[in-house]
Amino acid sequence: MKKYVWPFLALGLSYCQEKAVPPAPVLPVPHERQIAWQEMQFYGFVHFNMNTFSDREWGFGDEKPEQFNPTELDARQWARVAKEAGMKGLIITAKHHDGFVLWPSAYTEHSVKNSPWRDGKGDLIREFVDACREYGLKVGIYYSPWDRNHPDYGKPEYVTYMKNQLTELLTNYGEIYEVWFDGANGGDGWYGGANEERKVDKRTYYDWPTMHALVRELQPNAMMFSDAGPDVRWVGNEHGFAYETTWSNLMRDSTYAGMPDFDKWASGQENGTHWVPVESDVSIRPGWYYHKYEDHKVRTLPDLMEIYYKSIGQNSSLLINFPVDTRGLIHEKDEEAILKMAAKVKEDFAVNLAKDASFEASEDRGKGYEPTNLNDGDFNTYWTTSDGQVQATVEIDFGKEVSFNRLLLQEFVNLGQRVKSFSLEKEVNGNWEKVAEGTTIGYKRILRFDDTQAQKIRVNFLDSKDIPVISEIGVFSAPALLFPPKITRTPDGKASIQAAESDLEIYYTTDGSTPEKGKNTYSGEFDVVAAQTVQAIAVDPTTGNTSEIALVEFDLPKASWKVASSDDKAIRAIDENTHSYFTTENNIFQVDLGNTSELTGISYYPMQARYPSGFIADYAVEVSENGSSWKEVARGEFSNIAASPIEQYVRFEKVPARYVRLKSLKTTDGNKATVGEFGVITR
Ligand code: FUL
Ligand code: CA
Repeated sequence: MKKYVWPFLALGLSYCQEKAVPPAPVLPVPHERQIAWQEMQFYGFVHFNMNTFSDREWGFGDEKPEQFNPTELDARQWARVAKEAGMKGLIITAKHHDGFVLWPSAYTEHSVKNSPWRDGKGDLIREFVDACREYGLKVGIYYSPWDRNHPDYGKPEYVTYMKNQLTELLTNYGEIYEVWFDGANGGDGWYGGANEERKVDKRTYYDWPTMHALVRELQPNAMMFSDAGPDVRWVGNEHGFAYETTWSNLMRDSTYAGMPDFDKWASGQENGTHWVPVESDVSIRPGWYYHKYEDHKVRTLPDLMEIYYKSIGQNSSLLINFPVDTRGLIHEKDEEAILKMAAKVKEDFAVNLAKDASFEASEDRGKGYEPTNLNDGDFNTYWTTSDGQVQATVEIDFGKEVSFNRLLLQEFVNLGQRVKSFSLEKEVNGNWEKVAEGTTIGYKRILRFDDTQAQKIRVNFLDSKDIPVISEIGVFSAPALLFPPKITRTPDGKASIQAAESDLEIYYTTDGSTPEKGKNTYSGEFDVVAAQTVQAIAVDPTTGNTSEIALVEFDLPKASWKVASSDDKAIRAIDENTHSYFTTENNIFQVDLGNTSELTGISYYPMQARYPSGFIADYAVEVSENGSSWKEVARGEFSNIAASPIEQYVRFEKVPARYVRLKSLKTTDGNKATVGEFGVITR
């Protein structure tokens, strides 16, 4: 009813009147289990399994149970860290692609029961579950459908094996909140000694209808994750970024999400038929499993905050992974990073400036749906309009001028996701000026913008599938974050360091020591012509605040290198720019380093583009001193490169070489191999 027209009547009525008629839902709406899950928002992944010990991302399946031997395993430490970080649950890799299982399954010998850990009497799923329960965390299970160990993989027998194992996992360990079915499927593997490639149709092979029914029967409250649901879907990348426009609605039955055409899907669909919300998964380091060589690559606070805002702030849940180390512990650096992030999230949302502000709406539906529901801190109370009022405005008066840089909105999605576009304006001398705008809202949407000041703001709901139904509006002032500086080098070995803002001071080191405020000021480019580690910090001279440390490991400069190719674009693979790339003519990338060096490895940066092609999946590395006789020094696979195109390293025994070849034996898409950036390692 219109407040301005009948204020007196409205007041009188609200005393005697019953609650107004609730708004009708807009289909699809979330199921009860999805409603319970959406509140969690933030939970953790534990990648800990055979790969931790074989130092791989994807094991081949020929590993031996004896290799699994953590020395100080403590699942309670994982649970404590997750809890302190504000996570609401943990999901563990019960079985990854290599097939090794963390519990004493009756259906395989490839399990902890044949490992030295706890003398073969251990059950890691049990320890994990007990620890999670102790810390009040919900328990999730990652189970890889692909199994490179199992002799029957590809045959119907294996699908029975999978059902048997899921039955063990979902009957013996109490309530499970999420079952995570990985989308990576089929390819070469050990397969009981067959050592061959086995392709399966991931849509049909696993008999999903029966598999899903089994999970439902054993764990009716568990969310099932896969590329396309049925209950929660993959965001389509492994950086932890959801999309600006994110619908929880999905045409679930007529399309199947997954590589390679994920772009069609990533945003969901306004008219999607099923409720399949998004989960953004990302590791706290480049890899999902622990590798000592990534100890200095733990994500920085600005990185983690970017992830937070692009996932939770864009209608997605956030799943951050801990690559538990060979001791069986979350590494100190990972713990430090996640706790810093948790503290910063707290700080950013410490004070809701809208808490005591007065809210007025262009219109409301009547008793029970007033704008006062928008700042009561309760998701289940909401403001909405009368039927047909698809556009509406909510004005917020802070009572005095305030400074802010975040807007948080929550739609009461239990009645369906509706809003298609909205804007934020502030009042300046009696006029309204636009501050920010957005498309979808969903369970939670957070807009970030520069510090701005106003006493009055308004949120305009511009377009919506039906009347907007909004649970909460919050306004915050997040303290600025000091970004670590960027360290770059030209091909001829000139290094330079840039801070995010010009008034910051930079201090750096090149000898492996930690940079300190006031010691060795950066004043311009310097030479880095050998393998050297450059580290730098930015310092705000007015506050004395110091950024986190930026660290780059440089190796030989590339200016005098020559790529064996007549294509003048070949230089793009050695131009120190990871965003340019070169497409090889014959799947061989060969470089002349100009003179002989002692090499211990190479690095390969896959092509970085929205529509990449030619990622090298299987490789061989060859070296030569004279350019005519070659020696193979390494051969293997770049696991998981399709879903996570991060820099890859190949290490080998020290060898003198002037010429190096990276041979692509197979690319992920069958196209010609591409190279974003190539480098050598001499340390
Ligand atoms: C991917 C897997 O291939 C990775 O190894 C990791 O488990 C990630 C979470 O999912 O598809
Ligand atoms: Ca509310």
